[in-house]
Amino acid sequence: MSIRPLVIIPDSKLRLVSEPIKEITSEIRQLADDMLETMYDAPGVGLAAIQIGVPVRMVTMDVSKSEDERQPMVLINPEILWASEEKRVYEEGCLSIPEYYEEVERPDRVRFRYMNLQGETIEQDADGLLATCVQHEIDHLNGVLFIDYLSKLKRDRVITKFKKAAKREAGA
Ligand code: K1U
Ligand code: ZN
Repeated sequence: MSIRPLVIIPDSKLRLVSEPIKEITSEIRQLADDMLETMYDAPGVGLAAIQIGVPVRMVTMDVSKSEDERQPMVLINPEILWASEEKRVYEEGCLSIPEYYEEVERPDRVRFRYMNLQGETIEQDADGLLATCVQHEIDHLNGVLFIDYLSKLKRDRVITKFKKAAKREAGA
């Protein structure tokens, strides 16, 4: 297992639409291990493969409250099957936009489907943080970031800040 570097905005990779996974190979299992290690190290409650630069439809998540009782999830080709009309506002963060948090409104509850590493198809209902997180992660697979739900003013401001930081780093 290894911790991989995170892709940070304005890297254009974050706007790619990731490819479906056709077969669960040893490379895919290795990727899942690395994503979990990278997510726990960050720390985060979710991670999409593109956030470590790999454009395939895989997500890791762990929304358990206690560090002693980890509940890692690996989602292959996840999709939302149903979303509630009721919305909920949650203050979201993103490992690809470090130290920036804003409130985002999304469906309160969802039903989603995915394949696990054993090749089983799972359908699951979610509310609370799990519902917010799975929507945030599936957005990553489609090149969508949580700042896309904010006003243009807020989005432009955060992108400009990270563009300037990237320029400074390149020049240093
Ligand atoms: O996909 C990502 O960028 C990870 C992101 C997921 C997420 C967070 C909050 C709402 C929706 C989706 C994060 O994990 S940001 C870090 C974070 O929220 C957190 C970190 C440590 C403990 C608890 C939460
Ligand atoms: Zn994110």
